[in-house]
Amino acid sequence: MGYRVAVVGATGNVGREMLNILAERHFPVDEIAALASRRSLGTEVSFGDKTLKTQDLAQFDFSGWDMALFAIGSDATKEYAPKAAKAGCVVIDNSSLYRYDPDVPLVVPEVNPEAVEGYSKKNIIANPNCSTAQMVVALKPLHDRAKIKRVVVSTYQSVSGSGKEAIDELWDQTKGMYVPGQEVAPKVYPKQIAFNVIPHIDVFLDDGSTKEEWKMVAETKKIVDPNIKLTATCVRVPVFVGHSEAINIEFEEFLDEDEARDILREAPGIMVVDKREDGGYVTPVECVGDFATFISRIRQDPTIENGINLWCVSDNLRKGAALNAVQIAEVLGQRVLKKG
Ligand code: 2RA
Repeated sequence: MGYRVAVVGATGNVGREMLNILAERHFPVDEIAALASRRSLGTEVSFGDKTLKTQDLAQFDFSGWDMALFAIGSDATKEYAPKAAKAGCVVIDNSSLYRYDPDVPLVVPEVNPEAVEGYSKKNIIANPNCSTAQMVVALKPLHDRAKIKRVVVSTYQSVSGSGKEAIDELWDQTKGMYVPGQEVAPKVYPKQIAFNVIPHIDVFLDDGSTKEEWKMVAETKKIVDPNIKLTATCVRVPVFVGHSEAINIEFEEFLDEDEARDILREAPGIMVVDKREDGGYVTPVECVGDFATFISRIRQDPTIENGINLWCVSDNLRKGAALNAVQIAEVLGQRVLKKG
């Protein structure tokens, strides 16, 4: 016996990936519902070798459904997640709406799987921000060995994090650079993204950081350890899919780079590709479609007593969103609902 699962936002980039990954990982589904807004009604989406017609979210009755994976914006989530939760359907939400709610667990299954057991307060579990998810997968095994004091991270985030319109903007703007008269002005982003980088993701806060950078701080503290000090600079880069991060870590005690590499090699969800030679590291184009969080460039930071630098790359639509949500569903099933 399996689960009755709804995917909310089934026609978006993340919603489609959720359906793909539920099928790829043979999640025990008895029945699947692809839900979308009225304007997308009837759109066909793939679920493994099946084709689903989207149903109207506004008309959908969540009673009797086990789980709903939400991949819609915070405003729509605010309207529909409580309805699903009240009907007894556990919501796994990819928006930022509930991530910082003390009554809602924020979960990365490789890091804090036990946290799913706190779902029942609101019948909601939150998925972290994509740039946080891959980073904490790398931090957790090292933190368990040598207790992290401080993290300095710079991100290089792909445009798919901003949605389909941003993917189109990068594509059209790049083409327009080569065809006179077909220049494409910035629309999704405040400045040109083709052949450029933009040090601004989400809104600016009073202290000069951006909300994306604040999310990495707040979510790392909630998922891993509230005592970790973290500072982030989040940058948008002209890459279609795959977020990259340069991570500097200061520990309470010395951790040798070789031991760090061995620990990461054994850690769940991680693939270490780390050779000090041409091509001995992972780049975003190589992570697309993969489940893994890739780690390269592991090396001592000689400027501080107990420091390690590393490079972290992962598919932001998968580990950064859809895969993590499906993994939460798997853990919820194994630890709590116990069907399938
Ligand atoms: C981004 N992390 O990359 C944000 C939301 N997906 O745009």
